[in-house]
Amino acid sequence: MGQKATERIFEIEAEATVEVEAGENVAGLEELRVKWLGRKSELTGILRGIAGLEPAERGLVGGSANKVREKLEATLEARIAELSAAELETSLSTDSIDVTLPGSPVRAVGHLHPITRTRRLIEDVMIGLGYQVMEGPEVEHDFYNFTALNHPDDHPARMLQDTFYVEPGGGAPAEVGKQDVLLRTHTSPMQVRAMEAAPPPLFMIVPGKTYRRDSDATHSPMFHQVEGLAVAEGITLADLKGTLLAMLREIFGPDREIRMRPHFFPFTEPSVEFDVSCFKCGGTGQLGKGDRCNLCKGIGWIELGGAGMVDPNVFGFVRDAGYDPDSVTGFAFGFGIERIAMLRHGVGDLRLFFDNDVRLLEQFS
Ligand code: FA5
Repeated sequence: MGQKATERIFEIEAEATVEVEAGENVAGLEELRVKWLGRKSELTGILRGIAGLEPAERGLVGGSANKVREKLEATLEARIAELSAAELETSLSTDSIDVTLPGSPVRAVGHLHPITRTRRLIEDVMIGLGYQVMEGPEVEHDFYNFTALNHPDDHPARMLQDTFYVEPGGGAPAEVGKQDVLLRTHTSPMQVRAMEAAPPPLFMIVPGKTYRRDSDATHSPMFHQVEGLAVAEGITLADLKGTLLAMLREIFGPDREIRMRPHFFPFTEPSVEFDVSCFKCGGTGQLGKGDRCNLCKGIGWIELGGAGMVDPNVFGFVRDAGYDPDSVTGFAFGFGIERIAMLRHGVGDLRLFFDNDVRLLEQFS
């Protein structure tokens, strides 16, 4: 009885091995696994029947059956691995998906964010006027953001409630005045960086992100500014006015006028704020039948930004780079990109630009 079982075990091994080695696909081999090693297979039956054998025969039959089971399992695994690799190779070389085909249903192609479009419009206009576009760090040193721009130590913009300071090593913010690194509060620090990098004449703009502790319908903690700087021999306030006029006419229409009002910035002298004539009421402050213009609030002018002639003290920080205040003069200006975008698109709350609600963004396609 035991002798017969052992012979049959080796026959099973031979028959199963022939079939497994001839197997042509993974699915077929899984069927062979069930046939030769499954719960209802002959080999499993023999193992189950061991208890009914003579005690002396049990060891030999059980040992042989287990050895054959192990060998068959190994042969199956080897053949499956071989076939899987071949099947993968075939599917990789024959199946192809064209990832460039449109989805189903076809989705509309996206478009640039209105702030990006406005920034690019401003860049195009200024490149047309001969300016180069530069970028600068958003995480800035106190020196460039304040000191080199003539801000005294007790200037309110340096206070914690106006400025986001950064602790380079993490940890709690240090005492005000002891901090050296911050999120730039304006794009003006690039004035000094640009002058350090290249001698005059210099004509450049810097669009970019800026950060302040502000939050209301017209102020957000992160916003975008464009800085402009022109330095050469004989630059005057009239050049500033002509440049702003040319730029704003490209953005708001050829009939626009500008005006400059006295103001104060630590790094320009004299300093101004500049306004553009209202493009909704044509600068009259009135709409149609004498109603007050709701865009300029009846004033006829819309405030846009700050500007002025570069203060000689600022040139003092870059004298070694070729900016001698006795031989060059320059103007600088800065304004918010959101403000321009709000005006161009009639958006009443600046924060809507950053909510990323597609119902709003789709209106600018
Ligand atoms: C400045 O930032 C100066 N650096 C501008 C300048 C440059 C003056 C060169 C002279 C020479 P001001 O703080 O006024 O100035 O900001 C300029 C513009 O940035 C504002 O008119 C406004 O349009 C925009 N702005 C300021 N704060 C915010 C804010 N929190 N959110 C959105 N826009 C802002």
